[in-house]
Amino acid sequence: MTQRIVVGAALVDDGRLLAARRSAPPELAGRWELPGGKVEPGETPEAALVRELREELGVTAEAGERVPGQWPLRSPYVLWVWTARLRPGSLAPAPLEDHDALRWLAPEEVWDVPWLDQDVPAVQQALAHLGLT
Ligand code: 9L3
Ligand code: MG
Repeated sequence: MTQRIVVGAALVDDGRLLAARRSAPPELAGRWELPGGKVEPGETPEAALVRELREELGVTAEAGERVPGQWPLRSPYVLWVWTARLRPGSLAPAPLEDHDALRWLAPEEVWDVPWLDQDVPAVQQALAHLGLT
């Protein structure tokens, strides 16, 4: 089957990385992720990232650079990660439907939360790409 892309945002503000705690589905609830979701047919990954951050967190964000690499999720999905920033004047991110907590993590706090297994290498690579390690 063709690979389907899930985009995750390494959203950074003031040297801190945003982590979002999933509230669904039950098998993922309570674990932390880079917020994002599935790229729709005909949509660019960057557009999907901006859309997902608006839908999931109520913010206006801009995609930065792709973090090199891809991380397998449940087939046929793979996780691709972009750096992202909030647009000036954007509201503060808030958990809406898919999450029940958010944290801005300083580099020394990044491993204090139980990330989804698949997000661990993606977060490592994103931090290295951002120069936050
Ligand atoms: N997923 C894993 N890590 C992430 C994201 C955004 C998503 N950082 C996984 C969880 C779901 C699938 O990808 O199984 C689709 O994500 P969503 O559309 O439920 O957010
Ligand atoms: Mg999502």
